[in-house]
Amino acid sequence: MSQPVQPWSGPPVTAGLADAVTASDEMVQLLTPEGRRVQHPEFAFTGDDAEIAGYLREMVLARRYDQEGTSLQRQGELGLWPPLLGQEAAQIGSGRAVRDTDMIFPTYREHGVAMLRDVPVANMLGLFRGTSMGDWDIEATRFAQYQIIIGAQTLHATGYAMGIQHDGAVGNPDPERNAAVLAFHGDGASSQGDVNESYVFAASFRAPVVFFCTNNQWAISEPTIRQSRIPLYQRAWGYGFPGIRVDGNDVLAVKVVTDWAMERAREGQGPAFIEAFTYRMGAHTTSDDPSKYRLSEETEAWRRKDPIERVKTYLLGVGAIDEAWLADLDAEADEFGEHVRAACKSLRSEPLAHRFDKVFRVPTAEVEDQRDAHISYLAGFEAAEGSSR
Ligand SMILES: Cc1ncc(C[n+]2csc(CCOP(=O)(O)OP(=O)(O)O)c2C)c(N)n1
Ligand SMILES: [Mg+2]
Repeated sequence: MSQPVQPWSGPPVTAGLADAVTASDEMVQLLTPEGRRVQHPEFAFTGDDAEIAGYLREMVLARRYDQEGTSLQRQGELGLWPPLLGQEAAQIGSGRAVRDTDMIFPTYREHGVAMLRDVPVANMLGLFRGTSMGDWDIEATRFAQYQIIIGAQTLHATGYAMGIQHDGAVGNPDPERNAAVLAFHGDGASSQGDVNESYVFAASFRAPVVFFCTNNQWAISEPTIRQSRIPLYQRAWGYGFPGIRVDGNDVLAVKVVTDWAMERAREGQGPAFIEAFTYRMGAHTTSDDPSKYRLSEETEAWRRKDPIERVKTYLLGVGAIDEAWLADLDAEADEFGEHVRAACKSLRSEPLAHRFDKVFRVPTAEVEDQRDAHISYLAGFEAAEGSSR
């Protein structure tokens, strides 16, 4: 008879986050917080330093994008902004592991991935300025609209993955047709019903979908340790696919682990779950005040694991970049920041009537009736306003 499974003996749910934030040997790491390259028995980064410098550049630009978003909200130019601060490596590493043929389903925080996917800044900011619904070209960017309903995108992603599987994308030797799906979700989302249903469907159909769980330790004010007795990646095995924890602040490890998961999905080995162990350095959104529920010591401890600093330290140490290179990057980030601000301030609301045209690709008669009713209501309203002046 087999041995009964031992209950997990990790930190009790009441433990401080100190235990959870400690790097564990279960976690794939290739670049330490001190900027030292380390070996892993199963995963190796084979790119060169020029490639790593490219990731550094993209992480710096993503951080600038985010800082501008937060500032624009503070200046009243955006209604809301969900900061990505601290999650740059998780986003750039995973975003660089997808191919043009792959499809991405984001949450509401993957601005860095959106940037890599050429989602226009104006479309992204329009969503948070309330001038549009985002409306970027999903087919051209292969980056789905943001999803505010927690976890709902994992259902869309799994359904989409089953669709491309049906269309012959999986295991296809033609690189133009071979594809998989990358579905982002948070640690909090992993407790949602929708997300668990996605896991079940993905496993049962061996759908080509990779669940990329950004464990930033918090779901607004709820810490991860309060919602799972075991590390999140260990849950995956219960559904029937591999789960792996990666240092989410290590861009090299995230890239390599996501490459591995996406490739096995493209080949037909089914789903995988990646837990990117990282930290939300900022507020949940600009409407949130994290000082109400977490200690500054915790944030400080994570600041020492900054995803950008470790790459800088490494590249400076091996002489792949120098201060002049960094100054050029700063200048590029300044220019990008100006572009973000200008794009935001030029956005104007489009007529509400346009919204009706975006409900379905081909509007139903009912939606057309509603649009016409809205237009005639507006015309009547404007006429009444005019006559009362
Ligand atoms: C179905 C649903 N329930 C609740 C909310 C409110 N809500 C917005 S963000 C959030 C927490 C999400 O946490 P997590 O999945 O860890 O993602 P993070 O925000 O940390 O990136 C909640 C509960 C929502 N948007 N949708
Ligand atoms: Mg979270």
